[in-house]
Amino acid sequence: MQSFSQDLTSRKVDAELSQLLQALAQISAQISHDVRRGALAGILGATESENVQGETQKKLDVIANDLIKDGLAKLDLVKGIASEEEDDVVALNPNGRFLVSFDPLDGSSNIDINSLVGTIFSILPAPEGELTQDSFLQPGRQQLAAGYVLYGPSSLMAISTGKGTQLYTLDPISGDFLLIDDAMQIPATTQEFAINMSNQRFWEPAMQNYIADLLKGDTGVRGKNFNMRWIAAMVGDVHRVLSRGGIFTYPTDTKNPAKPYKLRLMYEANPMALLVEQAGGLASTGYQDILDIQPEGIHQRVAVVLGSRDEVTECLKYHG
Ligand code: AFP
Repeated sequence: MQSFSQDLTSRKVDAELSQLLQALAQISAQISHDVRRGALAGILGATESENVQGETQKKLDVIANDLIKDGLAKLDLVKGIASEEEDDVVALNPNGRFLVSFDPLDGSSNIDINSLVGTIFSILPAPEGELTQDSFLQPGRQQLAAGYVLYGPSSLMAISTGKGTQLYTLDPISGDFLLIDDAMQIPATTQEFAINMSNQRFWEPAMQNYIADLLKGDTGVRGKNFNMRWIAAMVGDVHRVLSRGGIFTYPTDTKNPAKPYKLRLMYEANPMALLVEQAGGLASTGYQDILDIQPEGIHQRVAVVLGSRDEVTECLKYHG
């Protein structure tokens, strides 16, 4: 089995981008180790602080955030970072070629119930000049690379540098990620959907009608039955979609008028959209491709509908 570094070389990935991706892989291997130690390391539970999203920070949120920030600061490749756990962008190396946006521990509300969590990252080119939030406000199609690491029974890493989507598994003994799929392909059709059904009464009619037709199964217009999954960690739900197909959606809802969307564009929707499109799927807000959005803020939230090409297309028909 090829190692991550051997695979990047064989794909002729830019040497400095390859160095950055390998650094992120090594940092994620450390996060994987810390997540597995959990209670033994006294790192479960919450801190006394909240992040810019107003969410209580779990101890592992902060540990993972600082591991990534400090690890990237040691390289001379990264001009700055944006993180779910950082209010503002953090300048690192003024001559760095890259910007990195990341969710250090996606699904962290799953930590205390020993369920799936992961790390999501997005790499953009660093523009000339002083680093500000505006430096990051580039559409997702500008991403040079994107990836996630899922801390599950195995720690798996999905990466795209624009040449398909590759999957690697962590060898916990060597600390290396080894290639297990050199071209992930999402099946075009599916009978599996992922949505938080408790928000049903708050969705737009378009999504209410689409989901209602899925639930009617073979008694309704879809003519086939559907199954449902919800991991409450995007990284787990998207990995399932990449692995066996499906449609994952966190649509807009009116539950909290101040927060019409849930998922963050820069470090959840954009990286996942690149991985999904590169594996033959679609990733939309319901009204436009996620990768075409012109970001307006580093913590901007968006609606997400992604997965099997034909099923996302069917869902978009309900959205006119
Ligand atoms: P946390 O990181 O706060 O657990 O949020 C995870 C997440 O942003 C995303 O990974 C999930 O798909 C989504 O929230 C789950 O939201 P619900 O808790 O409303 O189902």
